[in-house]
Amino acid sequence: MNVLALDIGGTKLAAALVDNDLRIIERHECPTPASQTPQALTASLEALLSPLADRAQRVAVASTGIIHQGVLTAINPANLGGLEHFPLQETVSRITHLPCLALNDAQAAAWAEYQALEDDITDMAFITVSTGVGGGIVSGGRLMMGDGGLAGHFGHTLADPDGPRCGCGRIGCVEAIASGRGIAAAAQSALAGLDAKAIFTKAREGDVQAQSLVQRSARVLASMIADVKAVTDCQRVVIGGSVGLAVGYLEQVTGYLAQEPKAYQVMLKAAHYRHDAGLLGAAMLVQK
Ligand code: ADP
Ligand code: BMX
Ligand code: ZN
Repeated sequence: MNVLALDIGGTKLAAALVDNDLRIIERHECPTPASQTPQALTASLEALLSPLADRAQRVAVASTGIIHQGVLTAINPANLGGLEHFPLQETVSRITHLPCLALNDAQAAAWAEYQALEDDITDMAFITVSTGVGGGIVSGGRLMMGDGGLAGHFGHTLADPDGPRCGCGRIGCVEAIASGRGIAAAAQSALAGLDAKAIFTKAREGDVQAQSLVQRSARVLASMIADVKAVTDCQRVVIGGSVGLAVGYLEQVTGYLAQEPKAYQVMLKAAHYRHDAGLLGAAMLVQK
């Protein structure tokens, strides 16, 4: 059975045809529409999914936001605004004429990455550092989604009580500082207006402000990972997302985590499926 897998992020949309052996046969990507109205998202989904739908039997969606009973609600509307109660599953089924399963992007990625770990690991967490900071938990070999779909939203735990207000309404969330958006928002003077990707490039070129923005993200993420370890006692934390996978970032997080007390330390690993963890996790869940 071919699965049409879709990943909806705050920055990009990706769709892929995935075969029975979890091979990606064809993959397309486009930017997340800037206007973020239900109409704009539906139009982008139509353009992305329609050319692939007749070669698939099911659709699997990994999407940013809380996905509860097939409906998408942004916890941080700054990442995907205008989409309160977007009927995701229904919209995708209407476009493709196929049955559809939808879940949170980081939860889906956690499931894929769990399958790629050694057999004796039963408890792990996945963290994406991307437009936002998302998370997924596998506990006792089971993916936790939570009664309302909120499980694993680590990005909205506290990093700094005096920090910036997060789009979710709280003050000082990890996401408001460590995410791609958070890094870009803190940039000043010569770096103001640059996105996280450009700031990482500047950091590699030796720009001191860019280096300190990247370090701040890595430090906050390491502290959050110590909290995740304290809460879940997981044996592995897997890091994904374009910021999380950026060259040198994981090494910095590892360095900061090593400064935490031993009990809060945990082995970190870059996502095995790299940028496709969400797509493949959703596909695995429908092929199960
Ligand atoms: P999404 O959030 O849509 O899933 P990504 O995982 O690509 O998408 O994350 C997007 C964020 O990652 C943006 O803030 C972007 O600036 C940043 N980014 C993209 N590529 C890189 C890179 N090579 N290095 C550092 N940051 C990156
Ligand atoms: C936000 C939240 C999470 C998501 C995470 C990573 C929204 C729209 N999304 O914390 O549900 O998992 O961002 O999302 O509220 P990404 O777009 O960075 O992949
Ligand atoms: Zn928040």
